[in-house]
Amino acid sequence: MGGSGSKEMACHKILLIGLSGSGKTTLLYQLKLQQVVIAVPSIAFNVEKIQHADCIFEIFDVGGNLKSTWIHHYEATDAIAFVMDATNRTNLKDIKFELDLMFKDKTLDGVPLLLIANKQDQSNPMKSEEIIRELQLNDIKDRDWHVQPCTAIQTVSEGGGLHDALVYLSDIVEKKKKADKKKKKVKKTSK
Ligand SMILES: Nc1nc2c(ncn2[C@@H]2O[C@H](COP(=O)(O)OP(=O)(O)OP(=O)(O)O)[C@@H](O)[C@H]2O)c(=O)[nH]1
Ligand SMILES: [Mg+2]
Repeated sequence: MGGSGSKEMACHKILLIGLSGSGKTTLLYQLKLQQVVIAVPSIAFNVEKIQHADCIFEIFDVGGNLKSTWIHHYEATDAIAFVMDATNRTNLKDIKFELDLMFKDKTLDGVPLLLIANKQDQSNPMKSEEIIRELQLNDIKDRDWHVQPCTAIQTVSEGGGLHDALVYLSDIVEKKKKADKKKKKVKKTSK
């Protein structure tokens, strides 16, 4: 972990978005510093590089109160990490709205989605099954997606889901890279 990646490692852009207060900045600095920072609603975006296995992730954390600016960060995104507060069922409609809006944007065509169901340490959080049902995630056919229950106030090694989130991201960006390479090859040979 940490930001000291070697130059040979591929760098992947991760877009960390979600409604305000879901825990994005907490999660980002938990990954970067292995500690809980006192986060206030972000009024700009934070960018940090995190190393995991053979990958370097450049993570863009864009505040939930800055939804109108999310679009300016879409270009060249390798994976979307959408953070939700899994204890807040009244937010589900807004989350569905934001996801649908995002999926309509051509810049994000085929970009995989990691939905991070945060705050699992709180009482009665939604688990994957409920989230998949409520957000109708099974209707997503044109990109890989995965729901990861998580507790961002716990370190990667404490088993709160952050490690599994990193594993998913590294697997999925590798998969996407291979698929993109294959597509390029097919395009070249069909010319
Ligand atoms: N109990 C609990 N609290 C959390 C967790 N993750 C974040 N929080 C708290 O949730 C609050 C909001 O966290 P932030 O990281 O500021 O949320 P954000 O998504 O960056 O919010 P914006 O910048 O406004 O978009 C803070 O008080 C965090 O301490 C978690 O896993 N469990
Ligand atoms: Mg924030």
